[in-house]
Amino acid sequence: MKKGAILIVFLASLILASGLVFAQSTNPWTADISGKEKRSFNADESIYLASYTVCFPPADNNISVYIVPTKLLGSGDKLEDVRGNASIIKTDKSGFIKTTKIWENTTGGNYLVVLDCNNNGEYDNEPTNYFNETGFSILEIGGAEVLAVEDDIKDEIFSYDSELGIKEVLMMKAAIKVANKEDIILNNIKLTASGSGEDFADVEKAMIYIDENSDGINNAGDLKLGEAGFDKDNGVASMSLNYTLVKGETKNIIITYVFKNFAKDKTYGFNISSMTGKGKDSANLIDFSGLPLASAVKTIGQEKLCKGDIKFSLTPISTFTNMPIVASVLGLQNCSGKKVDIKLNNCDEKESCSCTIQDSLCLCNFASPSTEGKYSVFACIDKNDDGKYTSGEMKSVEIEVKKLEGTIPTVNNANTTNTTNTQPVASKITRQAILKWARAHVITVMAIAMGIMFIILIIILIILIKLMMGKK
Ligand SMILES: [Ca+2]
Ligand SMILES: [Ca+2]
Ligand SMILES: [Ca+2]
Ligand SMILES: [Ca+2]
Repeated sequence: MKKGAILIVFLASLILASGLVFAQSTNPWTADISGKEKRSFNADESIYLASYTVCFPPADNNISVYIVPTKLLGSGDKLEDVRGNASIIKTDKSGFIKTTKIWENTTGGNYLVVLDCNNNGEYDNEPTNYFNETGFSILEIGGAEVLAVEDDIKDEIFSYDSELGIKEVLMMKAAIKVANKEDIILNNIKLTASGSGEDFADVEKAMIYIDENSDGINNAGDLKLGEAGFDKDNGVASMSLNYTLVKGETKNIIITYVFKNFAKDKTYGFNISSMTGKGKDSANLIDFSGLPLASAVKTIGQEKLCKGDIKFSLTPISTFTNMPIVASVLGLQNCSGKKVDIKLNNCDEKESCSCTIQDSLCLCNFASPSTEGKYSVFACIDKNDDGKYTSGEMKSVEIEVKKLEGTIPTVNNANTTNTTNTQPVASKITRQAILKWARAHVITVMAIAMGIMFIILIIILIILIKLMMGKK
C-alpha cells in the first residue's frame, strides 16, 4: 500500500513536471514576475528568467546568465552582455532557476539569454532561450519633441481689414519631431492663453493644421487637425485629435486664432501646455518634450479705415520720351493725409512722383521714361499702414512711350505737387519746357523768326507791286 502510494505520487509528479516542461517552449525561459513565460516586453517592464534543470552539476550551481543581441551563436564565441555584465544566478537543489529578475531599465531590441554554465565567458553549446532566433524582445517606446520653428511668427500688430475680411491670424509655427521608434497617435493638444485680450470672448477658436507643404502658412493642401475655443480668459483650449505621426519624421504644425472681436491694443498669445499621444506599437503614453512652447504675441491695431477701389489714370497714356505725364488717383474713402506713390513697373521701385490724398483726390506729375517702350505705371497706397503694399493697395495703367526724332523739348526733373487740378499742372509743365528749349536755342529761334519775317515782307512787296501795276 505504502509502496503503491509512493509510486502514484512519483508518477503524478513526473506527469506534472513533464506537463510543466511542455508548457515552456524553452529551458530557460524569459518570464514575467509570476514566472509565466513571456517573450515580448514593453520598455517599462522588467525581464525575469526561470528554468527547470539546467547545467551540470545541476544543484547549487552559480551560472553566469548573459543577455546578448539576437545572433547565430557558434561554439567558442565570446559572450558580451548588453547590460555591461552577466548576472550570476544560483540554481536550487533541483538545478532549477527560480524566477529571478535579470533586467530592468531595459533598452529596446531583440535578444537572447545564454547560460554560461562553466562561467568561461564563452558559448560552449550551453542552454539558450531559443537558438538562431530572437529569444525575447523589448518594444521601444516612441517619443517626440516639440520644437519652435526658426522663422517663427513674430510678435506684431494685427489690424483688421474689412476689405479683405480675414479673421484668422497666424499665431504659431512649430515642428513635431518623432523618434525613429514607433508611430505615435496624437490625441490631444492643450493651449493655455495669455495676454490682456479676453480670450473666451474675443477668440472664436484656435485651430491647428499640419503644414503639409511646409511653407509656414495655412493654405490649400494643409490638413486641419482640430479646433477649440478657450474656456475662459487666460483659460485652456483643448483640442481632441486623431492623427498618426510617423516614426522618424518631422511634421510642421501651424496654430491660428479665428477672432470674433478685434479689440484695439489688446494682446493675445498662448503656450502649448501639453500634448498627449500613444505609441502605436507599445500603446504607451508618449512624452512630448520641449513643452510648454510659447506662441507669438499679437496686439490688435486700429482697424483699417482707408478703403475703396483705387481709380488711377495717367494723362497722356501715349507720349514721347521725357515728356510730362500727370497721374491722378481718385475713389478712396477716409484716406486723407495718406501718401500715394507713383512707380514704374511695380510698387517696390523708387517713386516717379508722389502726392498726399486730400478730399479723396491726389495728383502729381513725372517725366515719361527716356527710353521708348511700353510701361506699367503703378499707384501704390499703404491703406493699412503695415509698410507693405498688398491686394487693394496697388493699381496699374499701361503707357506707351515713343522716341521723338530731332531736337526735343525735354523735362529733366519731375515735379512733386499736391495740387488738385490736372490742367494747370500739364500746361505749366509744357510752357516751362518750351521756354527752356527756346532759351537753349536762341539763335535758331531768331533765325527762324527772321526767315519768316523775310518771307512775309517779300509777300507784302509782291502784293504792293501788283496793286501799283493795276492802277497804271
Ligand atoms: Ca561557457
Ligand atoms: Ca487674456
Ligand atoms: Ca502650408
Ligand atoms: Ca498695406
